[in-house]
This record gives sequence, C-alpha cells and structure tokens, in this order.
Amino acid sequence: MSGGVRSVLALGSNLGERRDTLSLAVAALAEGGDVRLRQVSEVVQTKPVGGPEGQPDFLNMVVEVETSLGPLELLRRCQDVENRHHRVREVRWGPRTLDIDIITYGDVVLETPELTLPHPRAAGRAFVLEPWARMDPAATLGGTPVAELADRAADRGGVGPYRPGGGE
Ligand code: A4P
Ligand code: MG
Repeated sequence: MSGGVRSVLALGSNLGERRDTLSLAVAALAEGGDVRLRQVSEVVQTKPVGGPEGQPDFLNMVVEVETSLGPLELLRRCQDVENRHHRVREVRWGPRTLDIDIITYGDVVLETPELTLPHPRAAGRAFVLEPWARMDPAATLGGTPVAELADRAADRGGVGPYRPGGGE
C-alpha cells in the first residue's frame, strides 16, 4: 500500500488466553488488505491502571500499521476484531478479553463523541508508551519523544517483560 496513513494501535488483554488473543487480533486487523502491519512491539505484562480493585494483570502491545481506511473505518475495524473475541463491555476500565485503541492516525487531531485523536490518555500511560518506544525509538507524540513520556508516566513501575509460563 503506498500513500496509506500510518497509525499506531494499542492492544490490551487481561482475561482468558491473553497472549493468543493478542496474536490473533494482530493477524485479524491486517486481514482485509486495507491495513498493513509495519511494526509490531514486544508484549509486556502490566499492572492494571484504574478500574476495579484486584483485576488481573494485562498483556499490552502496540503495532504500527499503514492503512487506506479513514479514522472511523479503522475504529470500526478495531471494534469488529474486539467483538470477535467476545469482548463484553461491563465496567469501564474493567477486565476485558481484548481492547484495541487508536493512539495516533497520521497527524490527525480529532475530538468527536466516537473518536478522539490522538488517544487522550496515551501520553500518560507507560503500558502504551514503553512498548511503543522500544518498537520505534524515534517516535514522538504531541512533539515529545515517546521514550521521554514513558519515563514520566505514573504507571511505569508496573510495566515489565512478559514471561510465558509465569502464571499463564
Ligand atoms: N474512543 C474515543 N477515542 C478512541 C480512540 N482513539 N481509540 C471511544 C479507541 N476508542 C476510542 O472505549 C469507549 C469508547 O471510546 C469507544 O466506544 C470509542 O468510540 P471502549 O474500548 O469501549 O471502553 P474502555 O476501553 O473500557 O474505555 P476507555 O475509556 O477506552 O478505556 P481506556 O482508556 O482504553 O483504558 N491498564 C493496563 N495495565 N493495560 C490496559 O490495557 N486499559 C484500560 C482501558 C485501563 N487500564 C489498563 C488498560
Ligand atoms: Mg478502548
């Protein structure tokens, strides 16, 4: 795809077969040919930020895609993939099999009820920023290096490597 828009997506899962869910979701995002994967981060294990007490740790990762879809079409694609994983929305910030957020879509700035770009909470969340900075050390968000934002994020102590077999 040439002339597509580059977009960074963040994926998270804290219920069920978390690792498999993330892998399947990354593959599903790119199924149609209108979303092409450019970069895939490592998977990190993260302490939950917000939400109910005692919910399980998340696995998080980010991907960079290039897409011919518009921002709302890309959101729909993300939601279709979430729904395929039987995601149930009950409690905001509560446990979920799969959450896919659009972090950036090119340089687009947007604020509608359905979609806010860049993602309004990403700049303060190490569970997004750390894997993103390692995937793409030159990345910036709102003009600031993502690695710098990651160092400042309140939850940075809660982000660590994912070790398969360690409690899965
Ligand atoms: N929406 C608006 N802008 C966007 C965007 N840029 N990307 C709307 C995706 N969606 C966007 O999201 C609610 C609505 O946000 C959508 O209908 C969409 O139109 P949701 O996914 O249905 O609900 P949610 O995820 O429970 O709420 P929200 O506010 O998106 O939560 P966050 O901010 O995504 O936080 N801790 C760790 N360690 N790891 C995590 O992955 N995730 C969350 C969810 C909280 N704590 C976490 C993690
Ligand atoms: Mg979400």
